[in-house]
Amino acid sequence: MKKVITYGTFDLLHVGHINILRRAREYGDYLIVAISSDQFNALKNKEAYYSFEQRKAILEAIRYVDEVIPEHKWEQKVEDVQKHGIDVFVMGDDWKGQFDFLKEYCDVVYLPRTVGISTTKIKSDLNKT
Ligand code: C2G
Repeated sequence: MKKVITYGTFDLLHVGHINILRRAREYGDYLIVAISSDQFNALKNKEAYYSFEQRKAILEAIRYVDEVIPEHKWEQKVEDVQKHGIDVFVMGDDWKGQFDFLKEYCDVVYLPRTVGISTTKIKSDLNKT
């Protein structure tokens, strides 16, 4: 079984998230998503609208996602890749090059982001209404 992993906050789920999850899953047979905890989001200077538990439940309902684990810190990726026997690490290309250190442990793939949509844009557009 070829295992894929990706990381993110995945707040206010939108088509950009679905696109990355669908494409990530196509690199293998099993997709693990590491969702940022509320505490880790604070480290990323992000405040998610949905709690970790809510974001976890939403991601677990997506057909492309096989397992959801928590992301507590930047430094857990090597351990995650080894512990879960990951073959492919996938992220949107806004992170291009940031995780190349993982190439020692698995394939590293950066995929084009979906243009025109983001959680930040959703929040700002809603503020205009
Ligand atoms: N994404 C995308 N297109 C968009 C928006 C997001 O492809 N229009 C991708 C991002 O590139 C990322 C994933 O969706 O791969 C999740 O995005 P975020 O929830 O914003 O995650 P981020 O804050 O980038 O967290 O350790 C890594 C971090 O946890 C990544």
